[in-house]
Amino acid sequence: MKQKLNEVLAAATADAALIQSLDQLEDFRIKYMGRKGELTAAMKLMGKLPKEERPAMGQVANEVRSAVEKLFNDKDAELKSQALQAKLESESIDVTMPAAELNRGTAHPLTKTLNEIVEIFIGMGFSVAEGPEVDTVYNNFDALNSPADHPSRSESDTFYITDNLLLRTQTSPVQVRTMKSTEPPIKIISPGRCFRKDEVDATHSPMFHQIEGLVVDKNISLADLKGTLNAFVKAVFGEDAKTKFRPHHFPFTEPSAEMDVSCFKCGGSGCKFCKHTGWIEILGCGLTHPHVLAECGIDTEEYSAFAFGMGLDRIAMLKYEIDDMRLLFENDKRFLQQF
Ligand code: 2NL
Repeated sequence: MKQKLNEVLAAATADAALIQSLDQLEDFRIKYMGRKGELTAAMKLMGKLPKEERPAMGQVANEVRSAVEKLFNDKDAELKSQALQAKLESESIDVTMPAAELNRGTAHPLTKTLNEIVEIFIGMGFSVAEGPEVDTVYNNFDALNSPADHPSRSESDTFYITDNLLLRTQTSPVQVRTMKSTEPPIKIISPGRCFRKDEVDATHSPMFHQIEGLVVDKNISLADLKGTLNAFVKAVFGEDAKTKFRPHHFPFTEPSAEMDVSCFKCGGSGCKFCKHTGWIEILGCGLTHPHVLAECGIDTEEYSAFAFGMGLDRIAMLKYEIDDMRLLFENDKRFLQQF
């Protein structure tokens, strides 16, 4: 039996030296150390020995088993260390390489324009008011003195959710909500997304952005409106910018006007930017109609108000000389990275 054990050890030693992979090591384990392996087979010879020889033979058997186990463990450690080494080498990082460039985003031109305009109005004591994009027909039209047959109410101009709910066509419903919930004086601007059933082209989009303003206080007159908007225009387009107010009509203001700014490109002498008129239209405004104030719970004997509304998209396009509105909404990185 001793000879058999030594043969097993010699064979195991020779086999172990040839092992090059964890699969081969597993084969080795099964061949020598497994339940049906060579060591087990040799141990079976123990039963044939005289009783008195068994303790000494047991000791030899244990030594051989330990030796085979050591062969296994050493090889196991060696293979694992080789694998780790190979992994470390293949995954090594050259810390002297230049870092990958950070793909940093930039603020969208609309966001930049909005932030600039908001800062200007905050500087004049306004607060920013926001409201839902889905609002009631009442807040969007009825409360704003819009005639029942006004074309803007039609199914072909406005996105209706139900008979009473719609996607707001302007941010005026935010002012309506504010007047109904707040005691004057009120001095707010309401920027936000608005929706109209317009076909997409270079100057139209069914989703666009508006900034409206509303000031409700005692003794508000057209002088306050003109003073505020002149200050705003100079802050955005420069000290030399001039304004011109042309009479207009809106259902929610009386009197109403559209305001033009002297062309910041040519200074008013005429160029292709202002279509050779020297002026660029930028907003609509007026004194808030008493019907609107009364509907929103404001005492028209005590208070008067002015309001204005402008398209943020259009102002951003003028400011950054963007000639197609679609560029603002396509999210093409090559476009956005220019701002
Ligand atoms: C435009 C310009 C405008 C207003 C919006 C307004 C809001 C309330 C009351 C009175 Cl709650 N007016 N907003 C006023 C004048 C012009 O927008 O071109 N709109 C079609």
